[in-house]
Amino acid sequence: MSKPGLFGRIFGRSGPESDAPAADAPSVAESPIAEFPVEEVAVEEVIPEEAVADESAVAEPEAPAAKPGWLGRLKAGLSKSSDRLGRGIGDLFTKRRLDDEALGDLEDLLITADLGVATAAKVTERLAKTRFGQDVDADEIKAALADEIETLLAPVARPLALDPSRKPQVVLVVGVNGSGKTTTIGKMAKAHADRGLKVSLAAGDTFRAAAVEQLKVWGERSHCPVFARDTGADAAGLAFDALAQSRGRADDLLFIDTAGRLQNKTDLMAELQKIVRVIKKQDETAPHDVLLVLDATVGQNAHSQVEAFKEIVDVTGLVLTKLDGTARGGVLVALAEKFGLPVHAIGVGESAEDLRPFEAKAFARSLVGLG
Ligand SMILES: Nc1nc2c(ncn2[C@@H]2O[C@H](COP(=O)(O)OP(=O)(O)OP(=O)(O)O)[C@@H](O)[C@H]2O)c(=O)[nH]1
Ligand SMILES: [Mg+2]
Repeated sequence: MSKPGLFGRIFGRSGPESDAPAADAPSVAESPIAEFPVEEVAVEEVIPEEAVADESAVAEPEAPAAKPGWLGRLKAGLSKSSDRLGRGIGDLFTKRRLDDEALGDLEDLLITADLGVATAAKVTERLAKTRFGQDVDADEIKAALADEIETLLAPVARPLALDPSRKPQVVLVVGVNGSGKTTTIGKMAKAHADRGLKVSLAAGDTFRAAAVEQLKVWGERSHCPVFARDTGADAAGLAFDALAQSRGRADDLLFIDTAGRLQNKTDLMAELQKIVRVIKKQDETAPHDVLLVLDATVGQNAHSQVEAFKEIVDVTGLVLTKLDGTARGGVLVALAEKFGLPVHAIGVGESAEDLRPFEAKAFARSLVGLG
């Protein structure tokens, strides 16, 4: 038996719908991805008030009476990661000279906390430059580490830049199944709509019926229209028509959701590339952003996902979700170091307030468990 290739491992990741065909399986005849040109069916514009089935699938958790602010949520969300790092540093440095052995131990700890070999080496090297031979305690190490991590992250901490001259700015959202694409779109749409921007959503994941319903729920929540078609419709055709309507509305933003899983890598590649191609027929500068949504709980596997998607589309920025569900939050630092792609936002929970623009300092301090 040959081992699955990179794409097989990445796109075959079992998610909520693990009954789907295995990656690299041959295309089935009834592939839902019809060929362009666009069907002659008008895009159904879903008015936010419209009743939507199965809200439970995307139910926003009840907010607690006294909600902590964003910093509190960030710290709570990163607590699994910071417990690991903070406790590890506490164990290593009660009062210890920062010698080669201590630096080696710290480097090992950073690697096990998913910061990656290169980042761990870089951070310890920099620490050695300023502190080598000194007696240090855990808090000093945490503070120094947070500073180094912040320095590494600062260049990539860039919120999604909005260009008001684009009507709309087209944001294509990609990622493996279950990574948090639809939720991220919903949260971002709500944040921008709440600020008074005109936002539309295109349900480009025509592969699963539930995906369309899920986006419609977010459309209601954020009072944004959702352009959708029936399951199995041509995603590129839908995207094309959605853009036409969004242009007609002079929207500020159009988010296009996509399927994370198709029959195989070739199908996924073909579908995403076709979406890009047809969008360009209307606006050759679009899509203006291609966001890759990554589930932080996959740890180092996130690297292969970035590589895989960069081969398919021109990824312009990252969103890391589910940082609350993992002790592997350090992977964000490793990704920043390796790819240098902007990290636009991070998710530390399921509700709309749990996705925020990524800030280097707050993240770095929370990651090492500093108040
Ligand atoms: N805890 C937590 N859960 C999240 C976060 N972001 C998304 N989720 C949850 O992750 C699950 C999958 O999210 P979706 O947005 O449906 O993922 P998707 O990429 O659209 O998935 P497909 O449509 O199957 O490709 C949902 O239950 C979300 O509520 C986060 O930051 N933290
Ligand atoms: Mg989805």
